[in-house]
Amino acid sequence: VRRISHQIHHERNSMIEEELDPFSLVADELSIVANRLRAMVVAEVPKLASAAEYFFKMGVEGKRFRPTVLLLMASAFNIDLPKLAPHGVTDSSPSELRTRQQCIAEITEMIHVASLLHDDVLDDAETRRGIGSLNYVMGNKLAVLAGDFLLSRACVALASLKNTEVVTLLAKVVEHLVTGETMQMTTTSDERCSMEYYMQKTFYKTASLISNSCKAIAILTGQTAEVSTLAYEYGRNLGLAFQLIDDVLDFTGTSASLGKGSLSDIRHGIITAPLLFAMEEFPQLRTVVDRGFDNPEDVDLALDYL
Ligand code: GRG
Repeated sequence: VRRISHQIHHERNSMIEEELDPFSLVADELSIVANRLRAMVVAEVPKLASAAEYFFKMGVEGKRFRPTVLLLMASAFNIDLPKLAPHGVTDSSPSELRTRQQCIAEITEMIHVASLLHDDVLDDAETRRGIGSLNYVMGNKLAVLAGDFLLSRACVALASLKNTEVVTLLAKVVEHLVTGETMQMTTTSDERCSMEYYMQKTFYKTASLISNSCKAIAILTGQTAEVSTLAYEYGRNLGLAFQLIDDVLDFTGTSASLGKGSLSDIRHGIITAPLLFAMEEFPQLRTVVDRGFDNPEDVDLALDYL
């Protein structure tokens, strides 16, 4: 786990040194998206407005991993725009198309933040993105309502794209998020210790949003069904990799770097990839895992196996 974590930091730093930092490649567009998001999440009632805007304020927008991937993918597709004319997709101008693609980035971020707000209520989390979680600061009820509000705004933005295939894809993601969360909450002992179950849950909780929004970008750009499927596969693999790294960092990162407490999964009895791999090598770890980690000594014991 430590070796992989070291490698993650090393590769990120060398990408930045080589000016391959993906975030800076789309920095201008990210700020357009951030500004549009701020305007999109304004609610009528002041209490709801401050709750819904909470994670869209400057400095607490998170890593913006999803909008970055989507904007980069859009840039890659747009290089071929003239070639797309024969498919009859360029009835919108390049700048209109770009706005529609940015809209996918905005919808994705609203769905993502809605899921974070609800997740923190379910987990009784106290921190998120380095500040107090919304449920901690404004209470569970407003946090749930703010999440619902963001989902509604995401639906309206989605409808404005007037593309039923894209609406269906992203609406289905909400079902996947709920399914993944429920799978995590209601596991039997065998399911919790199964890599297959973990990967399926991880697809629903993390990869589905990334893969389906990547596919939406491809569809809006008028790519063929084959290319749209490749965009989906790319997003799926990226999403799974993202979660695997997130799971490793939960064991090795500090609270300051994670923006939330470290070891939060294991302390909630959630078994992730590092422990699943360790269990393959040390089957005796299963007895500790089955006790559920209510006892902090069991957390220390499991860490020794990593
Ligand atoms: C209301 C849409 C909705 C869903 C309800 C609670 C729930 C069902 C789903 C939870 C899904 C969840 C929180 C999955 C984890 C996804 C994940 C990897 C989050 C962290 O993403 P980062 O690191 O976060 O990109 P930042 O803060 O940087 O944006």
